[in-house]
Amino acid sequence: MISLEPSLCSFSSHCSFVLCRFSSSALSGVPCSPTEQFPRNSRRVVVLGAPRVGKTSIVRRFLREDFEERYEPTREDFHRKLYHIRGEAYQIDILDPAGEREFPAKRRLTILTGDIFLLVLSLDDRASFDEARSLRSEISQAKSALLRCPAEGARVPVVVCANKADLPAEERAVSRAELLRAFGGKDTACTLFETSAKEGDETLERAFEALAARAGLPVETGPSHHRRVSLRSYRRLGGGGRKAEAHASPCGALHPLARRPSMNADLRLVLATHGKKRTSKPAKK
Ligand SMILES: Nc1nc2c(ncn2[C@@H]2O[C@H](COP(=O)(O)OP(=O)(O)OP(=O)(O)O)[C@@H](O)[C@H]2O)c(=O)[nH]1
Ligand SMILES: [Mg+2]
Repeated sequence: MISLEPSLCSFSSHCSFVLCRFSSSALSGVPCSPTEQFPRNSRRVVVLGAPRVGKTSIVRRFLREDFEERYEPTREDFHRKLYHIRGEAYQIDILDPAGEREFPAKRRLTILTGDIFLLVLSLDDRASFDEARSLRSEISQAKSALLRCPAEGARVPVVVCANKADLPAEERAVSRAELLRAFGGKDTACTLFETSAKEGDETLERAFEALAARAGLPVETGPSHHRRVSLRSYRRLGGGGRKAEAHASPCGALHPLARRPSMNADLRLVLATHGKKRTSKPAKK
């Protein structure tokens, strides 16, 4: 069983230098409109997996950017996408926190703040399959410790992308049967796809749809289901009225300057959730 409090506390004290470097604004480094600051329909997607498996390439596809052949290791990326869909505002934050392998406490905090997880492995990399399996159980254990329920009861939504499906069959190091055994079992909170970020194929599109479904968000948040607009246009639509009606088709804007909330904000969020669970009494019948 994970002992949550001590690790978070030691994390907090070790990272005080990091806290100073971040803005005190909990949500981003730039001013946001009130609906962006306290979005009702907001979810954080955390992308995890071994290095070089295609995490950033998949995120780029989600953001409708082109595939990049050249490999550049990620230090930490944070993206925020805002949507207007059928009169409602939605927000998806995507955290691509590569480079946390050496910092278990930071990784645990990252996991605890995630609402939904995109777990990526590469079909030509056996070690990435093992790492995905161990990350999956780390996610379940961390979340179940937070929610104080057995690991199998936490039912954390996870979408697994077994990536680089475009590579020749002889380079494949993980069989379909093994993938199904590891990620395709009875746990319906986990969905498995064999994807190619390189080809940006239909399977990847379905993986994004599953991500939306698992997160309880409309399918229009998927990259091919909405119009892309600038943040300025998006904010104008937020004012409502005739203009908003005129642009009633689903649209989404990428926040160009969004930054990961401070470690302090993340820590508070987790501790608040944890405290609430611990003190909440069973409802009276
Ligand atoms: N053939 C093929 N190559 C891919 C695919 N996805 C990513 N790549 C390549 O694999 C390399 C690593 O991709 P990234 O997206 O940077 O991998 P990552 O998991 O984000 O790597 P880190 O940031 O180091 O953790 C790059 O050279 C990509 O061009 C894919 O679906 N097929
Ligand atoms: Mg990356």
